[in-house]
Amino acid sequence: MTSSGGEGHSLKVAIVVPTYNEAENLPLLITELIALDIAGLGFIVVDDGSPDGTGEIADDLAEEYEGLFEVIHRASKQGLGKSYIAGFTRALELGAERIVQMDADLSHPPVEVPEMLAALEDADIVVGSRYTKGGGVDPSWSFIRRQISYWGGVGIRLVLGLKIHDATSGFKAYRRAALETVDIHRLKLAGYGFQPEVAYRAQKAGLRVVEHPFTFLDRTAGKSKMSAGIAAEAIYRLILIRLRG
Ligand SMILES: Nc1nc2c(ncn2[C@@H]2O[C@H](COP(=O)(O)OP(=O)(O)OP(=O)(O)O)[C@@H](O)[C@H]2O)c(=O)[nH]1
Ligand SMILES: [Mg+2]
Repeated sequence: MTSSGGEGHSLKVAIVVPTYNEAENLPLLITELIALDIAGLGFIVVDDGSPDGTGEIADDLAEEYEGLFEVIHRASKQGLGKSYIAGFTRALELGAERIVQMDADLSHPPVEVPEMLAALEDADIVVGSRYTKGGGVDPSWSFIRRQISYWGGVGIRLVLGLKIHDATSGFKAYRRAALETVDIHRLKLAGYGFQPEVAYRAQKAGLRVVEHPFTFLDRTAGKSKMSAGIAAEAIYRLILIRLRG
């Protein structure tokens, strides 16, 4: 991928996608995003050595979309936060002006990306939000799952004093300067707590964070990597972060 100002494709919008066992989903996501014809679009996939071969599939896509696509291969599953940091660091190195993070499993609908980029004209960070007016979750979610997701988010908001309504959303668009201000290398939480910690740092730095409503769709292929243990550990660590400032 060429950095901005270089010859050939100039990267304006970098989509950073962490993957672990998303062999079926990743090609669909990329095809849908490319169809949207976003100017200066590029991809950075961060794969943690997926046993299902997602890393090789990403390499094939990088060949197919030469100049638009980079793959960062990490040897083992090191958690989502570290994957984002690696991807964001590369996006900044390549000169991206806008950086979008989204999941590979199509839970974050590609059609929202142009709208989030438009909203970024008047904001520093746009958070794809399930819990703001107009947002929602997949109709198939059980009552229990809805309650856990919603109240878990409310708990995290209270712990951190966050203004946004979807503290754990992994669907976000950043201006380059916002990521630089948040200083991703200073973040402490590598796993599930990464999203709330970014939101907290952004709010503390006085950045303009706005929410863009979207409906979170369930993955139709592949397996979830979430567990109650991961969530509980994140909440405990977020309490420590709030206490220490
Ligand atoms: N690189 C990397 N990617 C990961 C890791 N864990 C999850 N992912 C990816 O991060 C995104 C979100 O993970 P999911 O398993 O979908 O988690 P979730 O969206 O909270 O759970 P579901 O709603 O069940 O899908 C997906 O693109 C995963 O492939 C990891 O340790 N490393
Ligand atoms: Mg998912």
